[in-house]
Amino acid sequence: MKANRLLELFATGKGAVAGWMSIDSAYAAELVGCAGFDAVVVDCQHGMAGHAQMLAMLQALTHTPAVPLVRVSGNQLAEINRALDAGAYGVICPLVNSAAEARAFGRACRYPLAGAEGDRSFGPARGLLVGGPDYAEHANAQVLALAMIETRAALDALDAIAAEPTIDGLFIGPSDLGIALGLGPAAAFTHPDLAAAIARIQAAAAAHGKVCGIWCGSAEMARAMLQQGLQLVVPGHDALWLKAEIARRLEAIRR
Ligand code: 3PY
Ligand code: MG
Repeated sequence: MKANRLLELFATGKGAVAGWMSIDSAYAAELVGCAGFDAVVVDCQHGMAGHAQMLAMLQALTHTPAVPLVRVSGNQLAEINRALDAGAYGVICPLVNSAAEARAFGRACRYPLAGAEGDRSFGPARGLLVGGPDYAEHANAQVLALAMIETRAALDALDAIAAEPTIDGLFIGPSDLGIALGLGPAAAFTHPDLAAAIARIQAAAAAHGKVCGIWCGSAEMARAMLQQGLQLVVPGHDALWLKAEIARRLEAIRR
């Protein structure tokens, strides 16, 4: 099976930078995938893509160097299986609030093969195309399962979630986490309460040998989080980049 390059980056201690697709366009995914990111996430929670667009976007990403990931809309076996069958090399699951939910998520990403715990049903249509004929043999080890920590309940169950053996890591949602901490969705990552929560989540992941990623609102935050040792950072999404560049150009013209 074609290897998941993110796992190689994590193993060598190098942080990875991912693009994030809010716009439901295969062409946009292709552009972002060719821009130099280590991975690209198709966001099916807050982004616009439904299943058909997600599939087209994963197809577009196939010929780019970026590892294709999907953030699913929720913790459902069927949706997680469809994303993986469509060729995603990893799934980010929002709002994982307990060890049981982490387990259900992790199991949804794994085949019950060779003694492994798993609920994934077999039928990796595009997995076989992009991964190779030995996909079934290696998918459990190559597919990344990242559980989002972004609520008060998740903070309370943090250690048990991080300990769940079927997941590979934690992924921090700072906007929802800011709300959970009473700071609102736009809290600065430098706010002491948010910074402490991020450090706590990072430490819990590390204590269980798991990776830790984070969504970032800006390049500055992504840089700071990489320097802090987080392994996967996302400097905003396509719609934000487009809006910012339009504003910058109009300002330059009308100034
Ligand atoms: C959050 O910040 O809550 C996220 O889910 C990022 O997309
Ligand atoms: Mg969120």
